[in-house]
Amino acid sequence: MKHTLLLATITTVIGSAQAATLNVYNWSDYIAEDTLEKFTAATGIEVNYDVYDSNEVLEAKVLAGNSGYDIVVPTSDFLRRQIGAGAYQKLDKSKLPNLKNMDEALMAQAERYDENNDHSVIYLWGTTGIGYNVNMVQERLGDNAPTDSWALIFDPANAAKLADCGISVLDAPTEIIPAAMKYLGLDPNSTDSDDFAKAEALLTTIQPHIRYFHSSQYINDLANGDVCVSVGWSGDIYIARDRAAEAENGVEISYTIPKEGTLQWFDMLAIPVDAPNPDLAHQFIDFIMDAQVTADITNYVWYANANAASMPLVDEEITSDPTIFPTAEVRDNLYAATVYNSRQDRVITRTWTKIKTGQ
Ligand code: N2P
Repeated sequence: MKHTLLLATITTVIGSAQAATLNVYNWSDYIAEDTLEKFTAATGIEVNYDVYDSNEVLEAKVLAGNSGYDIVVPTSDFLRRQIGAGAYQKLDKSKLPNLKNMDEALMAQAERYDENNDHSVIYLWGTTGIGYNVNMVQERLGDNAPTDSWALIFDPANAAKLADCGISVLDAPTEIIPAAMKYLGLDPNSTDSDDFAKAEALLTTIQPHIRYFHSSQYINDLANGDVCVSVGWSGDIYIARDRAAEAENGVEISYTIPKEGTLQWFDMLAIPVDAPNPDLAHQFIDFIMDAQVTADITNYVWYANANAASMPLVDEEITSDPTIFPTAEVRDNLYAATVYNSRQDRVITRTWTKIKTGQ
């Protein structure tokens, strides 16, 4: 209570002193409903908030420069390449006292992409897996439908049977091509052109059975029963499940981490080198690292966070779910993203265009 009063006073003082605006560019469906309001109430800083659903789209803006954004949220492999291009400034850690809340083991994992965590802090993390409509899949593939395996869609016989109820796949080539490699028993971190060719052949075979490649539309489509299987991101599938439950439309959605293994990714808060308001950006990052703020976000979007102090405040339904906070056994099956160089990146872009157009 005391705390609230204090915040209210600070807000009035700062609010009248400055009309600062922070420019945030984040993934769609990736923040709690009241996070920004609370940030403005606590700091007096207004937020201009835009969203995207693709690392490639973000990368184009960040590398072009003058994006106008103070905060962006690239996935760690993309962040690595963008740091290499000089796109981000170093964080001033003296302005981030809440860094003490972060989980050291997870931040150490993120160091693989950002040495010493100099430019970034983990926002949320998750896996790329399979969301599906329990009844529609059961009707088409029976009780033994391989819902715990990439075979559900990468086996063309299964994909053909699911085509009529709708399969969607993320428009995320650096996630889907390695998943196809993994299903084929290849190293998902391979950069060998033969392995790219094998993944391309597999994805081209199932392409006629895929309704669309898109990275955000599937949330509502799954929730409404307009698609029955989505290769998607963990939290998004749970958001779809929530929306179906709210609509009381009888749609039952489940998420699985395929048993062959999948990608574990980290999305990172970072400040572009030419950010107009780096000081406000630091205030935002520190605010997000508040235990309650991060817990509220995880409780709303169903993505894991890396904030150790927030854990007691996260709903048990979420912390105890091994598809959100994987157990050691599940973790053994997760792999980290490859940082592709620009030559490999061009191969991926070309391969992906061929896959999507079915050529
Ligand atoms: C949220 C998207 C999750 C980000 N809609 C995937 N890195």
